[in-house]
Amino acid sequence: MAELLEKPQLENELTKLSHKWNISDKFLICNYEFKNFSDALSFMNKVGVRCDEIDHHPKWTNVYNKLEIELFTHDKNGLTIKDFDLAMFMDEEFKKYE
Ligand code: H2B
Repeated sequence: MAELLEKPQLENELTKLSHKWNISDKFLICNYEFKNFSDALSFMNKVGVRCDEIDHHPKWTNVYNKLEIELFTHDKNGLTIKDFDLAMFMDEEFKKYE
């Protein structure tokens, strides 16, 4: 099982992600903005399949073209590499909608 990351590791992992991601309290958070609702929904469907494959799921809120994401590893009560791997996948996927 993935281990909790310590502050230096967190900062290192954050440098690998787009500037849309930040750490707030125990969470890895991000705001993506799409051209429209259809793109946001398509992104969520694609990412959703991946989430089930890796058994790691975001808390996310969609309002029309905006998607607010919060990642967290519940069973560790903090951030693990699973959160950063998923964030990286989302960044790669988001490039298709820019
Ligand atoms: N998603 C996230 N973000 N964190 C978890 O700890 C987690 C999850 N645990 N999805 C999984 C599911 C767990 O509940 C199941 C039982 O494996």
